[in-house]
Amino acid sequence: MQAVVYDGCVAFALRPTVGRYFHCRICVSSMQVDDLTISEYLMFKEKLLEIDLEPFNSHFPKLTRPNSIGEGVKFLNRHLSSRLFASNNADFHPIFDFLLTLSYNGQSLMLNDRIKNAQEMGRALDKADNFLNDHDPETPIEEVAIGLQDMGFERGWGNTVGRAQNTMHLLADIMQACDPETLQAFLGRLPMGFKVVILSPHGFFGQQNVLGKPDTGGQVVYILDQVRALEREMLARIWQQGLTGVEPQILVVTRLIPEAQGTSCDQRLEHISGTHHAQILRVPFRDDNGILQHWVSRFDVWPYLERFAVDAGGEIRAELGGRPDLIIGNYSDGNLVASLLSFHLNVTQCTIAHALEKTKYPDADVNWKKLDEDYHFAAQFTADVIAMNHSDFIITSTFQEIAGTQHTLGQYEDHQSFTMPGLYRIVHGIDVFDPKFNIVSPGADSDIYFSYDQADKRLTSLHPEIEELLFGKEEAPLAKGVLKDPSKPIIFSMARLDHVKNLTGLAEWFGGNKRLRELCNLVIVGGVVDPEQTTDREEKDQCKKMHIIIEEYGLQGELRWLVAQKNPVRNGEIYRYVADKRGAFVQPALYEAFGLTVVEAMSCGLPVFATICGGPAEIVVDKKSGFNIDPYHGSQAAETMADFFEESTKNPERWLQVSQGSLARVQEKYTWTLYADRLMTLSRIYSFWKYVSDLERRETRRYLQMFYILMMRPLIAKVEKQQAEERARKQQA
Ligand code: UDP
Ligand code: LCN
Repeated sequence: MQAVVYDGCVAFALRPTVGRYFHCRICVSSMQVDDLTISEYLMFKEKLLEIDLEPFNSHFPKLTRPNSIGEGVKFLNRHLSSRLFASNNADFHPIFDFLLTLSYNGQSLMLNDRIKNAQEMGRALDKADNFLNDHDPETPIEEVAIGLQDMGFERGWGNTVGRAQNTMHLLADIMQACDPETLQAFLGRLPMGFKVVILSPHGFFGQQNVLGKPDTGGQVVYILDQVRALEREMLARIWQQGLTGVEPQILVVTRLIPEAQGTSCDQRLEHISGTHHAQILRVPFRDDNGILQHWVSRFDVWPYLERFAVDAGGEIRAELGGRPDLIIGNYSDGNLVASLLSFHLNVTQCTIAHALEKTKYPDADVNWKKLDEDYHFAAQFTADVIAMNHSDFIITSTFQEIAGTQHTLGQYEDHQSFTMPGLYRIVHGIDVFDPKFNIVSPGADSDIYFSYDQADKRLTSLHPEIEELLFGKEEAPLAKGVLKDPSKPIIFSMARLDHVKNLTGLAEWFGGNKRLRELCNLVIVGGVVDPEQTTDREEKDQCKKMHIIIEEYGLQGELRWLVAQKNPVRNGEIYRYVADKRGAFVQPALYEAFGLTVVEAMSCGLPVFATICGGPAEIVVDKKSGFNIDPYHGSQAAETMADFFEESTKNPERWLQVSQGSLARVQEKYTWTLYADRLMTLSRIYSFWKYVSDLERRETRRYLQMFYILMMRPLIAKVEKQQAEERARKQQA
């Protein structure tokens, strides 16, 4: 619930359940209660520019039940199938037209010009069916390809007679009476989406030596794992489609950073290991002074993005030999660039937020002026609203990312309506009932993060260096604190050292709980130990704070703090080493959008204690596959940990139970194989949807374009001005 007091009245925004709002006003003098529209409610907060996307979407189909939020594709299939059903038997049929568009380097993949319209296609399908009936279903497609071509069918129907015939049956069924399952099965088989662009502009994006830097965490891990899984899925589909000479191409597009700090971020092209057809393409940030040489925080990238989109667009076309079939944006900057590119190239756009900052920083909208100098949230939130509305589909890692829980707001839901006083108010920013939302959860690389009890796969040769790392005497600048009693189980945590990750909070909870300190050691991996070694303001602050906490609580001997560990393979073995010693992983964040470390630790069989604020609350089933902890009640969290370790000491079965619960949970829900299959199917369905509904979406896009020009550009100019003033101040000093 939110309340605003104004002019002798109190206005309430009540949220009886997920995604549902009710607004009212009570006049204090008369005690009269009036219902309010959302717009009237927001008028209480300020009287400013109002952005409303609702009128553009009012004729679009919407989900109606909160529990179907995040299953947009199911709903869309139902809607599309009834729409196709209505257009049945006509000469025009959207599927026929769509199939004509499917090609690879100018070569048609489904139909050729022997078939002129949908009715002819229907007759040709019958003819082809009779023809294929005379062949064994296992017959390779090459043996019948010429016969099929004479009837108007090209090579993309399947790799064997049986599969091609089956695909044709699906189409014939759709043309007769379209049902959602058949439509999904048919669209899922179509040969398309061979050229994929994945945008992640802010650095550092690389394959080595980058993890744990201020802005380089899960997004990089996610994208690299995603690329490998997608390539496997694309190759499997191309093979099943019976296509020869067709190769997938995946480009991860990021910024080139000349001052690369020992990483490969100054190289234009880098092959992605574990793939055959995927590369990182780096394009520099430019401004009127030329190429930007150094890393800048993700909060400061806004002035560079429009030019980056233009430059990257040219380089992408050159690398791919044409335009991509699908553009996937990541995080606010990537999603804005994806919107600009997909608008210009008319390509299907997928949005992945990873984390929407508005939810991470409570009341960041109303307090935007206070925060703007450091974070430029006005530009970021504006970019987010533009991208989420421009995108054809949005994938999220959890349900809560869209619509929260009974008691917490979802990240997208948080953009339904909000206000930045003095700037503008959003009346309908995004609708969580929009069918563009789909939950597609990531996993953890199973070659790296596997259970501690898989003895044959264990990297025992790394144990001496891991023991040195955990129990050695090395201190600053690489570590702080030497553990007095290495025999105790370890509470382990690893994250970027920023305010929201709350590693300093964990140190405080541990410091304040005598029982826990007696039972365990605390090992924290994060950031830098010497504050002079970072230029990031939050990392510097947190680093200094950690030193103070260690001193205040006298944690030397019980806590070991290690700088960011950038080798994922060794990190995997560290999780398992901690599991060998019957330890646990803690994710103490004040807000965690998803939380890959939670999935990594669970995949290694570690019991986890993870924040209830955000995605981990959904990943972890409390007391079965780990424990939910409230970062705003740290002493209670520390008690929960102490109870668990005490119980496990008395009854080792308890630890095993939770560890097995962890493993089972990730195997069931969080794997990259499931992810890739689903993303490839979604990209086909939403591309088809874009094709049949593009005219209707055009109005929204025009409105967004106006919003970009009238609001986003001035905000970017403001950031630019502030950065120029800062530079001038530094030069003077
Ligand atoms: N990570 C790492 N070394 C570090 C800190 C983090 O390798 O010192 C990795 C971690 O294993 C995980 C990712 O960075 O794969 C962090 O992802 P998560 O989703 O937990 O958080 P994010 O940083 O994306 O907010
Ligand atoms: C960004 C975050 O903040 C994390 O919560 C996610 O796990 C990560 O991206 C990958 O999506």
